[in-house]
Amino acid sequence: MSRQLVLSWLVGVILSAVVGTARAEIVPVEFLLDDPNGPVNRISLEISALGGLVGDSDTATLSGNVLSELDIDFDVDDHDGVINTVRFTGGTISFSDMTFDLRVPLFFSASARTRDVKGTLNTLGPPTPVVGEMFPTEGHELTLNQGRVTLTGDTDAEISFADEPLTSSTMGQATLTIFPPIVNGTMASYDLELRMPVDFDQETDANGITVRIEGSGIIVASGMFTRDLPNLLLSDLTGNGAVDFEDLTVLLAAWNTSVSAAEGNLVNPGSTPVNFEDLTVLLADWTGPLGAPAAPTGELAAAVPEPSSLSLLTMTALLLAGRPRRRRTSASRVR
Ligand SMILES: [Ca+2]
Ligand SMILES: [Ca+2]
Repeated sequence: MSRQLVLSWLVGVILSAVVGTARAEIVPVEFLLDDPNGPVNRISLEISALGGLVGDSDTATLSGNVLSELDIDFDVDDHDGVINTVRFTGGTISFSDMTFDLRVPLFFSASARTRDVKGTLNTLGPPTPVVGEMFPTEGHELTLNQGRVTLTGDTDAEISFADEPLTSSTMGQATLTIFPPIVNGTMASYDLELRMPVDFDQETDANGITVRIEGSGIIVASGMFTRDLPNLLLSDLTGNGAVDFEDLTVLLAAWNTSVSAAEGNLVNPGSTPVNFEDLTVLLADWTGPLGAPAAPTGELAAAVPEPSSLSLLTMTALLLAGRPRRRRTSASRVR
Protein backbone atom coordinates (compact mmCIF):
# COMPACT_ATOMS: atom_id res chain seq x y z
CA MET A 1 0.00 0.00 0.00
CA SER A 2 2.69 2.48 1.02
CA ARG A 3 4.63 1.59 -2.09
CA GLN A 4 1.75 2.72 -4.24
CA LEU A 5 1.39 5.93 -2.27
CA VAL A 6 5.01 6.84 -2.76
CA LEU A 7 4.70 5.99 -6.40
CA SER A 8 1.61 8.17 -6.59
CA TRP A 9 3.69 11.02 -5.28
CA LEU A 10 6.36 10.40 -7.88
CA VAL A 11 3.63 10.17 -10.49
CA GLY A 12 2.45 13.59 -9.44
CA VAL A 13 5.91 15.04 -9.81
CA ILE A 14 6.47 13.47 -13.21
CA LEU A 15 2.96 14.19 -14.45
CA SER A 16 3.29 17.85 -13.60
CA ALA A 17 6.33 17.90 -15.87
CA VAL A 18 4.75 15.87 -18.66
CA VAL A 19 1.12 16.99 -18.87
CA GLY A 20 0.68 20.00 -21.08
CA THR A 21 3.85 19.43 -22.98
CA ALA A 22 3.57 18.82 -26.69
CA ARG A 23 5.17 16.63 -29.28
CA ALA A 24 6.43 18.42 -32.37
CA GLU A 25 6.26 16.63 -35.70
CA ILE A 26 7.00 17.62 -39.29
CA VAL A 27 3.87 16.79 -41.26
CA PRO A 28 3.63 16.89 -45.08
CA VAL A 29 0.21 18.26 -46.07
CA GLU A 30 -1.31 18.54 -49.53
CA PHE A 31 -3.81 21.36 -49.91
CA LEU A 32 -6.42 21.16 -52.67
CA LEU A 33 -7.83 24.43 -53.93
CA ASP A 34 -11.50 24.89 -53.04
CA ASP A 35 -14.04 25.41 -55.81
CA PRO A 36 -13.99 29.04 -57.02
CA ASN A 37 -16.57 31.08 -55.12
CA GLY A 38 -16.83 34.85 -55.35
CA PRO A 39 -13.31 36.24 -55.13
CA VAL A 40 -11.98 32.94 -53.81
CA ASN A 41 -9.71 31.09 -56.22
CA ARG A 42 -10.23 33.64 -58.94
CA ILE A 43 -7.51 35.99 -60.09
CA SER A 44 -8.31 39.09 -62.12
CA LEU A 45 -5.52 39.95 -64.48
CA GLU A 46 -5.15 43.14 -66.43
CA ILE A 47 -2.94 43.25 -69.48
CA SER A 48 -1.97 46.68 -70.72
CA ALA A 49 0.43 47.98 -73.32
CA LEU A 50 1.61 51.20 -74.94
CA GLY A 51 2.17 52.76 -71.55
CA GLY A 52 -1.36 52.03 -70.40
CA LEU A 53 -3.01 53.43 -73.52
CA VAL A 54 -4.64 50.07 -74.19
CA GLY A 55 -5.67 47.54 -71.61
CA ASP A 56 -8.27 44.97 -70.70
CA SER A 57 -8.94 42.63 -67.83
CA ASP A 58 -10.29 39.12 -67.45
CA THR A 59 -10.64 36.69 -64.61
CA ALA A 60 -9.19 33.21 -64.34
CA THR A 61 -10.53 30.50 -62.09
CA LEU A 62 -7.90 28.53 -60.25
CA SER A 63 -7.64 24.85 -59.46
CA GLY A 64 -4.93 22.48 -58.36
CA ASN A 65 -2.88 21.80 -55.29
CA VAL A 66 -0.26 23.19 -52.96
CA LEU A 67 2.25 20.96 -51.22
CA SER A 68 3.58 21.92 -47.82
CA GLU A 69 5.57 20.80 -44.83
CA LEU A 70 4.18 21.91 -41.49
CA ASP A 71 5.90 21.82 -38.13
CA ILE A 72 3.08 21.04 -35.72
CA ASP A 73 2.97 20.69 -31.94
CA PHE A 74 0.44 18.13 -30.75
CA ASP A 75 -1.05 18.41 -27.31
CA VAL A 76 -0.60 15.10 -25.51
CA ASP A 77 -3.98 15.43 -23.80
CA ASP A 78 -6.52 16.39 -26.45
CA HIS A 79 -4.24 15.98 -29.51
CA ASP A 80 -5.00 19.54 -30.70
CA GLY A 81 -2.40 20.78 -33.15
CA VAL A 82 -0.61 24.12 -33.18
CA ILE A 83 1.29 24.99 -36.35
CA ASN A 84 4.74 26.41 -35.65
CA THR A 85 6.12 26.85 -39.15
CA VAL A 86 5.08 26.42 -42.78
CA ARG A 87 7.08 25.71 -45.89
CA PHE A 88 5.53 25.33 -49.34
CA THR A 89 7.25 22.76 -51.51
CA GLY A 90 5.38 22.77 -54.82
CA GLY A 91 2.24 21.50 -56.42
CA THR A 92 0.50 22.94 -59.46
CA ILE A 93 -2.11 25.70 -59.65
CA SER A 94 -3.85 25.92 -63.03
CA PHE A 95 -5.39 29.10 -64.42
CA SER A 96 -8.34 28.93 -66.80
CA ASP A 97 -7.65 30.60 -70.15
CA MET A 98 -8.34 34.32 -70.45
CA THR A 99 -8.96 36.69 -73.36
CA PHE A 100 -8.09 40.37 -73.53
CA ASP A 101 -9.18 42.94 -76.06
CA LEU A 102 -6.53 45.61 -76.56
CA ARG A 103 -8.01 48.30 -78.72
CA VAL A 104 -7.89 52.03 -79.39
CA PRO A 105 -10.18 52.92 -82.32
CA LEU A 106 -8.34 53.87 -85.51
CA PHE A 107 -5.02 53.48 -83.71
CA PHE A 108 -4.33 50.03 -82.30
CA SER A 109 -6.09 46.71 -82.26
CA ALA A 110 -4.88 43.43 -80.86
CA SER A 111 -6.12 40.62 -78.75
CA ALA A 112 -4.26 38.70 -76.09
CA ARG A 113 -5.03 35.19 -74.95
CA THR A 114 -3.56 33.10 -72.20
CA ARG A 115 -3.12 29.37 -72.71
CA ASP A 116 -2.50 26.62 -70.16
CA VAL A 117 -1.05 28.91 -67.52
CA LYS A 118 0.13 27.07 -64.46
CA GLY A 119 2.06 28.09 -61.41
CA THR A 120 3.68 26.70 -58.30
CA LEU A 121 3.68 27.99 -54.73
CA ASN A 122 7.09 27.74 -53.15
CA THR A 123 8.83 29.00 -50.05
CA LEU A 124 12.11 30.66 -50.92
CA GLY A 125 13.98 30.41 -47.66
CA PRO A 126 13.61 28.46 -44.44
CA PRO A 127 10.18 27.61 -43.00
CA THR A 128 8.19 30.66 -41.89
CA PRO A 129 6.85 30.98 -38.34
CA VAL A 130 3.08 30.83 -38.00
CA VAL A 131 1.84 32.96 -35.13
CA GLY A 132 -1.79 32.71 -34.13
CA GLU A 133 -2.67 31.12 -37.49
CA MET A 134 -1.06 34.05 -39.35
CA PHE A 135 2.08 34.19 -41.41
CA PRO A 136 3.48 36.79 -43.81
CA THR A 137 3.13 35.92 -47.47
CA GLU A 138 6.48 37.54 -48.07
CA GLY A 139 8.93 34.78 -48.85
CA HIS A 140 6.27 32.54 -50.41
CA GLU A 141 5.94 33.02 -54.16
CA LEU A 142 3.33 31.85 -56.60
CA THR A 143 5.38 31.62 -59.79
CA LEU A 144 3.64 31.18 -63.14
CA ASN A 145 6.12 29.02 -65.00
CA GLN A 146 4.01 27.20 -67.59
CA GLY A 147 1.79 28.43 -70.43
CA ARG A 148 1.87 31.57 -72.52
CA VAL A 149 0.27 34.84 -73.48
CA THR A 150 -0.24 35.31 -77.22
CA LEU A 151 -0.86 38.70 -78.83
CA THR A 152 -2.36 38.85 -82.30
CA GLY A 153 -3.42 41.85 -84.39
CA ASP A 154 -1.40 44.96 -84.96
CA THR A 155 1.30 43.28 -82.92
CA ASP A 156 2.06 39.58 -82.95
CA ALA A 157 4.00 38.36 -79.98
CA GLU A 158 4.20 35.55 -77.49
CA ILE A 159 5.21 35.62 -73.85
CA SER A 160 6.24 32.19 -72.57
CA PHE A 161 6.11 31.87 -68.81
CA ALA A 162 8.50 28.94 -69.02
CA ASP A 163 11.09 31.38 -70.39
CA GLU A 164 9.99 34.42 -68.39
CA PRO A 165 8.24 33.33 -65.19
CA LEU A 166 5.67 35.69 -63.70
CA THR A 167 6.14 35.89 -59.97
CA SER A 168 3.62 37.06 -57.39
CA SER A 169 4.66 40.08 -55.37
CA THR A 170 2.31 39.94 -52.43
CA MET A 171 3.26 41.49 -49.13
CA GLY A 172 0.12 40.62 -47.19
CA GLN A 173 -0.77 38.17 -44.47
CA ALA A 174 -1.98 34.63 -44.98
CA THR A 175 -3.79 32.39 -42.53
CA LEU A 176 -3.25 28.72 -41.87
CA THR A 177 -5.85 27.08 -39.65
CA ILE A 178 -5.70 23.62 -38.12
CA PHE A 179 -8.99 22.43 -36.67
CA PRO A 180 -9.36 20.21 -33.60
CA PRO A 181 -8.98 16.58 -34.62
CA ILE A 182 -11.60 13.90 -34.94
CA VAL A 183 -10.21 11.04 -32.88
CA ASN A 184 -11.32 7.56 -33.83
CA GLY A 185 -9.63 4.85 -31.83
CA THR A 186 -5.91 5.40 -32.13
CA MET A 187 -6.24 7.61 -35.22
CA ALA A 188 -6.70 11.36 -35.24
CA SER A 189 -7.68 13.17 -38.43
CA TYR A 190 -7.09 16.87 -38.89
CA ASP A 191 -8.63 19.38 -41.31
CA LEU A 192 -6.70 22.47 -42.33
CA GLU A 193 -7.43 25.60 -44.34
CA LEU A 194 -5.01 27.89 -46.14
CA ARG A 195 -6.06 31.42 -47.18
CA MET A 196 -3.43 33.35 -49.05
CA PRO A 197 -3.65 36.56 -51.05
CA VAL A 198 -1.55 36.77 -54.20
CA ASP A 199 -0.92 39.64 -56.57
CA PHE A 200 1.08 40.22 -59.69
CA ASP A 201 2.63 43.28 -61.23
CA GLN A 202 5.29 42.68 -63.82
CA GLU A 203 6.36 44.21 -67.11
CA THR A 204 7.48 42.03 -69.97
CA ASP A 205 8.85 42.84 -73.38
CA ALA A 206 6.76 41.31 -76.18
CA ASN A 207 8.26 41.86 -79.61
CA GLY A 208 9.27 45.41 -78.81
CA ILE A 209 6.12 46.32 -76.90
CA THR A 210 6.16 46.57 -73.14
CA VAL A 211 3.26 44.54 -71.75
CA ARG A 212 2.26 44.99 -68.14
CA ILE A 213 0.49 42.16 -66.33
CA GLU A 214 -1.23 43.06 -63.07
CA GLY A 215 -3.70 41.19 -60.95
CA SER A 216 -4.72 39.92 -57.57
CA GLY A 217 -6.82 37.28 -55.94
CA ILE A 218 -7.01 34.95 -53.01
CA ILE A 219 -6.12 31.29 -52.84
CA VAL A 220 -8.19 29.18 -50.46
CA ALA A 221 -7.25 25.54 -50.13
CA SER A 222 -8.16 22.72 -47.81
CA GLY A 223 -5.92 19.99 -46.49
CA MET A 224 -6.16 17.05 -44.19
CA PHE A 225 -3.93 14.44 -42.64
CA THR A 226 -4.28 11.59 -40.25
CA ARG A 227 -1.99 10.71 -37.44
CA ASP A 228 -1.53 7.62 -35.34
CA LEU A 229 -1.76 8.29 -31.64
CA PRO A 230 1.41 6.46 -30.61
CA ASN A 231 1.21 4.14 -27.63
CA LEU A 232 -2.28 5.28 -26.76
CA LEU A 233 -3.72 1.82 -27.21
CA LEU A 234 -0.76 0.37 -25.38
CA SER A 235 -1.15 2.70 -22.42
CA ASP A 236 -4.91 2.12 -22.28
CA LEU A 237 -4.41 -1.00 -20.20
CA THR A 238 -8.11 -1.28 -19.34
CA GLY A 239 -9.09 -0.87 -22.98
CA ASN A 240 -11.78 1.73 -22.38
CA GLY A 241 -10.36 4.33 -24.76
CA ALA A 242 -8.87 6.55 -22.06
CA VAL A 243 -5.54 6.60 -20.29
CA ASP A 244 -6.34 7.50 -16.72
CA PHE A 245 -5.95 6.42 -13.10
CA GLU A 246 -7.41 2.99 -13.76
CA ASP A 247 -4.53 2.27 -16.13
CA LEU A 248 -2.07 3.85 -13.74
CA THR A 249 -3.30 1.55 -10.99
CA VAL A 250 -2.74 -1.49 -13.19
CA LEU A 251 0.80 -0.35 -13.96
CA LEU A 252 1.63 0.44 -10.33
CA ALA A 253 0.26 -2.91 -9.18
CA ALA A 254 2.84 -4.57 -11.41
CA TRP A 255 5.71 -2.30 -10.40
CA ASN A 256 9.15 -3.87 -10.71
CA THR A 257 7.77 -7.14 -11.97
CA SER A 258 8.35 -8.68 -15.39
CA VAL A 259 4.86 -8.75 -16.77
CA SER A 260 3.50 -8.22 -20.27
CA ALA A 261 2.83 -4.92 -22.02
CA ALA A 262 -0.88 -5.44 -21.42
CA GLU A 263 -0.18 -5.41 -17.67
CA GLY A 264 1.80 -2.18 -17.74
CA ASN A 265 5.24 -3.19 -18.97
CA LEU A 266 4.95 -0.83 -21.94
CA VAL A 267 8.65 -0.47 -22.80
CA ASN A 268 10.81 -3.51 -23.54
CA PRO A 269 8.57 -6.02 -21.75
CA GLY A 270 10.90 -8.86 -22.74
CA SER A 271 13.98 -7.49 -21.02
CA THR A 272 12.93 -4.94 -18.40
CA PRO A 273 10.49 -4.88 -15.48
CA VAL A 274 7.78 -2.27 -15.01
CA ASN A 275 9.76 0.84 -14.15
CA PHE A 276 9.90 4.58 -14.72
CA GLU A 277 10.30 4.17 -18.49
CA ASP A 278 6.91 2.53 -18.62
CA LEU A 279 5.44 5.07 -16.25
CA THR A 280 6.72 7.94 -18.38
CA VAL A 281 5.10 6.50 -21.51
CA LEU A 282 1.77 6.10 -19.75
CA LEU A 283 1.88 9.63 -18.40
CA ALA A 284 2.78 11.05 -21.80
CA ASP A 285 -0.34 9.36 -23.19
CA TRP A 286 -2.50 10.57 -20.32
CA THR A 287 -5.99 11.54 -21.50
CA GLY A 288 -7.86 11.68 -18.21
CA PRO A 289 -11.16 9.89 -17.65
CA LEU A 290 -13.43 9.56 -20.67
CA GLY A 291 -16.02 12.27 -20.97
CA ALA A 292 -15.26 13.64 -17.49
CA PRO A 293 -16.85 15.34 -15.79
CA ALA A 294 -20.03 15.17 -17.88
CA ALA A 295 -20.53 11.41 -18.00
CA PRO A 296 -19.46 9.63 -14.82
CA THR A 297 -20.50 5.99 -14.88
CA GLY A 298 -20.80 5.64 -11.12
CA GLU A 299 -19.58 6.84 -7.79
CA LEU A 300 -16.09 5.52 -8.41
CA ALA A 301 -15.88 7.09 -11.84
CA ALA A 302 -17.01 10.40 -10.43
CA ALA A 303 -14.39 10.15 -7.73
CA VAL A 304 -11.51 9.53 -10.12
CA PRO A 305 -9.36 12.64 -9.93
CA GLU A 306 -8.46 14.62 -12.99
CA PRO A 307 -4.86 15.55 -13.70
CA SER A 308 -5.60 18.97 -12.26
CA SER A 309 -6.45 17.27 -8.97
CA LEU A 310 -3.05 15.68 -8.84
CA SER A 311 -1.59 18.31 -6.58
CA LEU A 312 -4.02 17.10 -3.94
CA LEU A 313 -3.03 13.52 -4.60
CA THR A 314 0.61 14.52 -4.48
CA MET A 315 0.25 16.26 -1.15
CA THR A 316 -1.64 13.34 0.31
CA ALA A 317 0.93 10.89 -0.93
CA LEU A 318 3.73 13.09 0.35
CA LEU A 319 2.22 13.32 3.82
CA LEU A 320 1.60 9.59 4.05
CA ALA A 321 4.95 8.67 2.56
CA GLY A 322 6.65 11.06 4.93
CA ARG A 323 5.55 9.24 8.07
CA PRO A 324 8.80 7.98 9.71
CA ARG A 325 7.57 4.39 10.17
CA ARG A 326 6.94 4.09 6.45
CA ARG A 327 9.84 5.95 5.01
CA ARG A 328 12.55 3.34 5.10
CA THR A 329 10.34 0.61 3.71
CA SER A 330 9.08 2.84 0.95
CA ALA A 331 12.49 4.07 -0.05
CA SER A 332 13.99 0.60 -0.21
CA ARG A 333 11.14 -0.67 -2.32
CA VAL A 334 11.27 2.19 -4.72
CA ARG A 335 14.92 1.58 -5.23
CA1 LIG B 1 -8.06 2.94 -19.68
CA1 LIG C 1 9.62 -1.91 -18.96
